[in-house]
Amino acid sequence: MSKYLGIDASTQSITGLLIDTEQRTIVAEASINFDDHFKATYGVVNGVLDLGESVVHSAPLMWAEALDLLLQTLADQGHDLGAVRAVGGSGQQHGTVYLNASAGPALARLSPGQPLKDQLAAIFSRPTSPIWMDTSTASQCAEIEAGVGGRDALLALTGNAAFERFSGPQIRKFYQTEPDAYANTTYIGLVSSYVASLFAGRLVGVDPGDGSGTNMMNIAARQWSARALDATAPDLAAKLLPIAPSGQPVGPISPYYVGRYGFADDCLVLPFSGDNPCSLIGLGLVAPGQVALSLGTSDTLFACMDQPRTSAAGEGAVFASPDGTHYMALTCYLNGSLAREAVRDQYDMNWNQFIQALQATPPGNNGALMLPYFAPEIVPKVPRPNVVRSNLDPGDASANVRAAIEAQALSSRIHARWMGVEISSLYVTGGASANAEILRVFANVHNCPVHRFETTSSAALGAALRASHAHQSTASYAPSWAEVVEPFAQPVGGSTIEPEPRAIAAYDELIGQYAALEQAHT
Ligand code: ADP
Ligand code: XUL
Repeated sequence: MSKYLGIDASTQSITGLLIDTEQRTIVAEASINFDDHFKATYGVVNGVLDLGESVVHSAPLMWAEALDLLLQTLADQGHDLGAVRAVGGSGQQHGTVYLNASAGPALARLSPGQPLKDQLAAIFSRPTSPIWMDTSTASQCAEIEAGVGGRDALLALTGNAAFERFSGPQIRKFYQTEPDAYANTTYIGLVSSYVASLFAGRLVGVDPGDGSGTNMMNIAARQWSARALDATAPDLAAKLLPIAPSGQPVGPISPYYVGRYGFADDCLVLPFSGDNPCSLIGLGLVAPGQVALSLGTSDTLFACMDQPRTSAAGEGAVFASPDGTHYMALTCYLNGSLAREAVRDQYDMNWNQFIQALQATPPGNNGALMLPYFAPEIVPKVPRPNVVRSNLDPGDASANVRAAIEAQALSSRIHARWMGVEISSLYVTGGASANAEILRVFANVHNCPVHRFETTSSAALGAALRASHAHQSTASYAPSWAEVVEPFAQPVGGSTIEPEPRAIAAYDELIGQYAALEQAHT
């Protein structure tokens, strides 16, 4: 028995991925899409609640309901969840969950006879959770930076300048706008620690990988910083769940899962981490140098580093790696899949027609360019939606498709420079990495081969591999990270997309024009 379960509680869906380390294979993968199941009950669109004025939340009770549905699906598919030795997990980063004093007792007495949603509906001091797409906290970001002695001081302390999407600014805004509800909040955690708590049947802390995305963690010490907490909100140290080392199991799984889904009662639960830190592990980036690209709801470009190199221009984020020793550099673009979908829908296409549009247009798009800010953008910072076309006819569907994808790829090349890594190959993951024509554009713009993997869910795979590493480390022989990831983090043979010389030249010419257009509009 050597099975490990990875859970990814993401923006649009929750995924479960089961690996067998003896067979060296992924044995199951199932996903529950929030819109498909919960649009009517929770009102989500693309998994989120757009509350206007750049406020974007989601519903933590929905995540619990979706978790039940996911585990039921895996059980119904005939998978023996009793063989799972440990559960690891990943959550969309930065989102915050607010719980009242009843949360601990309610988690501890979960009964297998009733679904989670019926037993946990009363544990929230705030029914919805602000998530990473919320860009309404600009003033709180400025106040937090000022509170710790300026932007450079916050950067040195936490590895990151204050970003609108980060957790600390979200918490400060809650304290300022809903002081009574803040006072009635007993615990504050992240999406990752909340879903881990559901599994453990008790409150689980925040791992340093996800803690780095809060503007509140001392990145060198991998502990909350009293100075940053003071700058965020009063009494926060008492409310914020503690930092929990990524590799240390927090205990056995709650009896709820034993009784309801047949898990073994000694199945271990690990602290969950962020989706990007988990993807780092799932793609095998456990040594410095390699660079990966995740084409999910957001697009992220990331690399493994020895030291927490920071982005002076405030373009990138730095997180602790859940491997316990390294760091990850990350650039996050909000206009990822949602921008691709916006173009697709605007021209009434499906993904096949989208592919045909890319095939029908030349690299460089005859000089036609788009800035695809269908929503506010993180990198470069664009506060309001603004789609800009240059030499591009809005009526030409195919050229618009190509312009959007080329913009994403060119932007990923321009804004990766701060990482200081030579991009000699790209490892790709995320839902859109299934689309080879999109990847071809990235290969040509970066002038490097793009490698694809068996699963597009590298965050869930990374979560399962973390569970495997932690569980095996409790036995007599502690394997290295390289040994743990090696059987799984292998590109699929024959799937590599190589750059094409003619296209490379076209993009070397176009990139200056794109950068100029970007500068003129940001
Ligand atoms: P997240 O984990 O952030 O919720 P995923 O990594 O699961 O997101 O990616 C989901 C997205 O993948 C969808 O929103 C969809 O736009 C995109 N996607 C799925 N299939 C394709 C395809 N064939 N071409 C382009 N994009 C795709
Ligand atoms: C990373 C970020 C997003 C979320 C959702 O900083 O904001 O990638 O983690 O995937």
